[in-house]
Amino acid sequence: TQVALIGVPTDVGASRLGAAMGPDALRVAQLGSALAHLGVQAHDIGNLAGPPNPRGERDDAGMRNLAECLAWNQITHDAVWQALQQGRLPIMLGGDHVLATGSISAVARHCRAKGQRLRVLWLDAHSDCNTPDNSPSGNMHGMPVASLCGLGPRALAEMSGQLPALPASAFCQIGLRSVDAYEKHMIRELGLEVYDMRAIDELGMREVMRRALADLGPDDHLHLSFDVDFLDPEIAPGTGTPVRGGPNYREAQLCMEMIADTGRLGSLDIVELNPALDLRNQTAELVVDLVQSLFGQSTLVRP
Ligand code: DIR
Ligand code: MN
Ligand code: MN
Ligand code: MN
Repeated sequence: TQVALIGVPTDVGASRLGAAMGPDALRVAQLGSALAHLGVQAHDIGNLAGPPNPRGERDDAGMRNLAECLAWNQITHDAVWQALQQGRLPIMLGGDHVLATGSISAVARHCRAKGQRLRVLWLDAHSDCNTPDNSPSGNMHGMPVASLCGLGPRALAEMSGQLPALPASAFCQIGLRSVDAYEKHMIRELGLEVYDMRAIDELGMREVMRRALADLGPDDHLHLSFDVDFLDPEIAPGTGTPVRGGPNYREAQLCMEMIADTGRLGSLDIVELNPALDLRNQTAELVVDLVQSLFGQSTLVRP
């Protein structure tokens, strides 16, 4: 496998500054050589360039920094599309979660061209399916799932060249424990497949992942959108909106190992890593550990 590391230093979708430093924290934690160690050749294309964070107020439609979010998503879309055209597996080094609209729109476009079915695993403490009029914050990083399902501003929703970019049934969300009142309604309305923390408690991570990956076909494209706040803040403090009660180290490893076992990973977002809130880069180092598992690192030789 050849991967493209794409730095997306944005925090225009978030309320706290600092996620824009995420790409470099992952480089300092040696993501590239961790992959090389597994025989995965990583081409680091460097950081994409986009507008700075104006720290804007909510506009009339309820959004903060829409123009900047649009610009970052278009730039991300184009870079991901190019990496996929070159036959490389794109890894977004985020950046806040707003970038997922651009990256997944490009992946959806690629899958359409290839006739591949797309499955999106969304690991997050949050559901990110707010719409501008119902978001409690106006922060765009809380809205990418809604955009990808065809809701909210057209310019974001249509980025893949099709509306919606993908069917809501393509998503599977895991690890949720902070869902806004309107999002609860949206999850039902859209029919999103969700395994919240209670499901993980009751079923265990193994059964949750078995179900999440059960209908994955041998030709499907699996996209992983990994919000670092999925992880318990005790092990991953370096993120802007931590919520206690997340998966522990072993649960997170098992999650990644079971994704690796499918052999279907085709693209990856690593988002919401905020080095300004981290302790000696431990969250970035943890993420690099987990990405190694995602690319097949295992304790024993497996059949
Ligand atoms: C909250 C927080 N639901 C919002 N969302 C976050 O502002 O829409 N997503 N932090 O990652
Ligand atoms: Mn989150
Ligand atoms: Mn593909
Ligand atoms: Mn998120």
